[in-house]
Amino acid sequence: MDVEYSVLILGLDNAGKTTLLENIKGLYGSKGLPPEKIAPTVGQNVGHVRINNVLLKLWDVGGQENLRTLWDSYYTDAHAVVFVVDSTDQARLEECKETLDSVVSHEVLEGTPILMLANKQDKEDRMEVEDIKEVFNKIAEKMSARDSRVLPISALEGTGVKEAAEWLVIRLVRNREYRPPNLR
Ligand code: G3D
Ligand code: MG
Repeated sequence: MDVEYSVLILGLDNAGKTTLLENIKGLYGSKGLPPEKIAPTVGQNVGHVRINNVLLKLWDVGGQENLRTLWDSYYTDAHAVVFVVDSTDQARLEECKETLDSVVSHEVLEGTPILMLANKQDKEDRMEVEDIKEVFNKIAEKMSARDSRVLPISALEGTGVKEAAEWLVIRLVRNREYRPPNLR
């Protein structure tokens, strides 16, 4: 029997969530897995990958403001959250911060690892990951009891994606007593 972890990919619209999901799928494929039988609902993409012999079910949930209220319904089953930030979108950094804050404050998500990805690091006009870290430090304080990390990536070019995925897998496995994986 296999064990599988559910990972929620969240972030504002245009952050690069779908690009990230596609990149991870390209990197790790869906080796040995049955094809997804359920047709993806509008505003949601699902991907199955096997990373270091751990199965991940990745949920890319729509990030437009009117869709964010739907995120709550995914929290119960989530083993980790990946929060994607558009590093070039300084104008919406505050909105981004508030959104992440509301996500990590959710009781149902208590104890789950949170990985923040400073995406679009390939672009000239990006904010540095150090600056983004600083912005999220206050939020990170609330997450003292759980694993959290900010990593720079380019979902488009695939830079840093492997490191991010592997960080996640280590944390998911380490957290398995607290949040047991699904059997399949
Ligand atoms: P979303 O699913 O979070 O809404 P998307 O975001 O994955 O649809 O990406 C939104 C736009 O950002 C896309 O551009 C996509 O190509 C671009 N993008 C995503 N990740 C990166 C990255 O790492 N670097 C760069 N340069 N662009 C990125 P379009 O033009 O198709 O809207
Ligand atoms: Mg998308």
